[in-house]
Amino acid sequence: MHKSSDLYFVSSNNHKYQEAKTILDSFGIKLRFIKLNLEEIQSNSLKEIAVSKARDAFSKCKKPLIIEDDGIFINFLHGFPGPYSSYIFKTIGNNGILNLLKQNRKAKFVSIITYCDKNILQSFDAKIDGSISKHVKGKGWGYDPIFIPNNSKKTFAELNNKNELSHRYKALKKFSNWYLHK
Ligand code: ITT
Repeated sequence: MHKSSDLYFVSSNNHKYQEAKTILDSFGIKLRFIKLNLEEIQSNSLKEIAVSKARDAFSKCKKPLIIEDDGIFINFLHGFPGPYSSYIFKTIGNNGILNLLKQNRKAKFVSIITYCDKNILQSFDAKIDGSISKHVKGKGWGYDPIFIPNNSKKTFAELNNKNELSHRYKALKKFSNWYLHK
């Protein structure tokens, strides 16, 4: 049974919405989309960025909503690009990252989901550990063709069950448990 009140996902990124919609659907939550560029403050904390994005989204949309802020953190690069993942993907891209890496290829993907309505502001975080592939593998969006989750030989782009194990899935699962009982 779907929860009856509408919930919106506010983002400029269609891919994130499509995945979030599929995942939340499996938990019985219907998700609508408002495509918007949100203000992103400069901060080293994904959570701070997420909270400020959620406030900005609510001030513009005035509806119960979630936003998501993600980052890929690469050990060899001391956690870079982290909060700068969107900018780095648009500038040096996956090949640029592959060229920077030597032996240590460990990395993690982090997702923060922040819910905001008139009275509530609540964040849920999750991560998935993995590594960066030696080559671009598979056709996917963003860093999917270079991120290999632990216990897999395939990149996110090559897996057919990304939405059952990703950083996004884990953060949305925490969110759903809270949202369906609030
Ligand atoms: P918003 O409008 O929602 O902020 P965005 O694309 O700027 O969209 P983020 O700052 O949260 O989103 O994400 C940082 C970047 O990390 C994003 O642009 C992608 O390049 C990448 N990314 C995030 N989640 C990903 C995933 O599941 N697979 C591949 N790349 C991902």
